[in-house]
Amino acid sequence: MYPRISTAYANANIALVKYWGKSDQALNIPAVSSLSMTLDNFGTSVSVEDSLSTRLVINGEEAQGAKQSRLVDFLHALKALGLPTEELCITSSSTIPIASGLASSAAFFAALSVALNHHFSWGLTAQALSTVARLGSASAARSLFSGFSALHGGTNLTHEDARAFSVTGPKNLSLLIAMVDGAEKHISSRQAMNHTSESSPFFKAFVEGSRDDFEHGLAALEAHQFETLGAIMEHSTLKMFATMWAAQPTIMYWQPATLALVNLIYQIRKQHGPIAFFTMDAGPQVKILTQQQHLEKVANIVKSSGLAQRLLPTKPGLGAYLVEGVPHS
Ligand code: 2P0
Repeated sequence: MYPRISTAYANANIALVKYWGKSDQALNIPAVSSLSMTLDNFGTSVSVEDSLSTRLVINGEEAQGAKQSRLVDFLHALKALGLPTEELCITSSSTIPIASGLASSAAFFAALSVALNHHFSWGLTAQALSTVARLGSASAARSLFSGFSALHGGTNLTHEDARAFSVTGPKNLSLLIAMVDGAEKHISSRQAMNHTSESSPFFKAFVEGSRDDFEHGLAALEAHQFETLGAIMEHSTLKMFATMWAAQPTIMYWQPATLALVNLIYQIRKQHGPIAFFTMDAGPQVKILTQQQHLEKVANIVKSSGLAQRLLPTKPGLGAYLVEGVPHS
């Protein structure tokens, strides 16, 4: 019978309209609503197994320090919500470079939530489970859903209000990830967004403008308006970075190749029309939104520029799912 083990898999997601900053630290509620694409074949598998003490093993290595305490905080938050767990050995294995701005924590907490939901027979729906995943990492809430999803943020939201939901969108979108540097980031996105909201004079404007970005981005996605969606995504991205650059001290995730890739995308649009748009996250990597019919052309141009160490193409993928689990007796 023992030890029981439950395993789930979740893909990472990339925001098309960005989340940056929190309205509630304790419940990890975002200051703004966000919109994202769940990636295909770009994720993390998490197993939870009954154990004598709580342990976290990431890609074969026992996690300590900040990663371990973040997990303990997450388990405490679950307990406070009436979702108690027991001592567990949590093992994750991922093909995503960790902490390099490629949403590794989103995939981890989404997969963990699905595994726990099964392991402890919580019986939560995907939307309810998204609020659980959000406690670990807000962007994780969006990885519960296939294709495209949105996460409610803002002030005066309850834990239940700040949930993610599925959004319809075009199947022919592609995202080309241009890896500039796979090293771990110098400041976590959580620290960076808290520092930004505390010290950047532009943060208030980012929050105010994000409501329109979210509504218009959602409408463009649902109406399959690629060019409008791309323009909103770039605007949301650049405003997010503007808030970071104006923080004191500043936060700079970009590297020279990041800016060079942004300029290359402007060049592509000048020569070939609106076929490629960029976004970046808490790291130097550039994610290029395009359509399947233009992917090869865009990838060839980026490849021949020599600006990316690696190019990883992806498309809308599956939301988090249970891989296997031993049912409760
Ligand atoms: C996003 N990012 O919307 C934004 C854009 C990075 C830039 O969500 O503190 O790991 O765990 O809730 O979700 C990364 O931040 O932060 C992120 P926490 P998270 O995808």
